[in-house]
Amino acid sequence: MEKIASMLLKGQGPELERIAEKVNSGLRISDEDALFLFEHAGLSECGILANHVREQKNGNFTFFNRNFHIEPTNVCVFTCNFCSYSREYKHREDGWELTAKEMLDKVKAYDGQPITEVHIVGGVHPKMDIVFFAHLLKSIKEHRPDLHIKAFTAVELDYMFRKAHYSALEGMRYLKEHGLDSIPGGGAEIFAAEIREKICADKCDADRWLEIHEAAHVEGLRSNATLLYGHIESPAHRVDHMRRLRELQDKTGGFQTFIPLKFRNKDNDMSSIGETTLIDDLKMFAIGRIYLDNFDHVKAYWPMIGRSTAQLTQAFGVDDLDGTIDDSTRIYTMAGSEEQTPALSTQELIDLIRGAGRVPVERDTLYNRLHVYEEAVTTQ
Ligand code: V47
Ligand code: SF4
Repeated sequence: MEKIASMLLKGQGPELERIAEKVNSGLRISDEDALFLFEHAGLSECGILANHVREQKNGNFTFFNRNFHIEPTNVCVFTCNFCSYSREYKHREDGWELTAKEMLDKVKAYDGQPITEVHIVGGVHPKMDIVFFAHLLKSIKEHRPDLHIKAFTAVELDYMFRKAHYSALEGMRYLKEHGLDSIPGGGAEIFAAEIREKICADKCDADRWLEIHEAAHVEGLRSNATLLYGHIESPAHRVDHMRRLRELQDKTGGFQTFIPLKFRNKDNDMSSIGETTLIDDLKMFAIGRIYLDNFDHVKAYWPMIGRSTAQLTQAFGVDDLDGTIDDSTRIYTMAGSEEQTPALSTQELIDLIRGAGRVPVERDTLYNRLHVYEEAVTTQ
């Protein structure tokens, strides 16, 4: 059993056998190995290796949580070319701006429901500053102290901190004191400067994104990491991005989950670029799982790739399907996701996981196991 991945890859060529041996022995693969997998390995070979790593780390479990999203605004000072969702401040009448009360009312709408997390992410509004968000965090905590608040991408935090003249550590400490519990993974896109300057030239660079996540980790907050793939980047850019994540994770251990995000091309300035195929998507998840040996989890964010693909990713390294997100998430629906009203009931998520022969586990944001739905039905 132990050597199954390398046995299955016998006769597939010396490079692949060498990589399979490493993966079987729990050794880290190199950047060159990852590049080889992107450029020369087939989907099934990547899947075998990724599944091996996934099962070593998480057995047959697939995690999900009960959460909802709040998007405070889609007004944004930045102009990322892939974004279908943002509106410039001068056109803010075409977008939305929620007041703190409206956001608290959204939280109150879940009173009595067994939700464990609120995920708050939006555009970067010039008038919503760190004090505004600190009050929001505090009022949510006062209303519902047990609700985990995962909020603000490093891009939003960078802007808030700079405006308040706070260092990353000072800003993080301030928001933590007001109730921030963890940081989502957005805003990372592709770290390489030559790609960043073409797709999101005006927002924070890779070093700053990493600095903010490091500050969160130093303050004891966990965070996630994303990678936006399938536009103008090359496999080498994807590997470079994952290398920087792996290096920071070696240093802090603060990342929980790696989330590859598939570029969707509807109604944005990059609409002429075609979208990736299912094979590309599955390979991205698989190679992410194999390469990021120091990340415990790989998540498929189903509102973006659709529930069928999300189900399939569980055979390609994924052990987390995020949550029962309500239909408030517009960043992907506006970019053309097939999930136009993204909401899944807990039972639907459980069925999706069991349909892939996995055992559903409800988790909280920090991956504490709240409920294991033991009796899995294998349909494969
Ligand atoms: O940073 C924007 C991406 C991200 C498009 O941490 C697009 O648990 C594809 O990071 N096509 C924000 N992607 C969302 C995000 C996230 C989502 C779910 C869970 C977590 C988590 C984090 O959405 C942005 C950007 O990379 N994005 N536009 C688009 N057209
Ligand atoms: Fe603003 Fe985020 Fe859209 Fe970029 S991706 S324009 S930072 S909302």
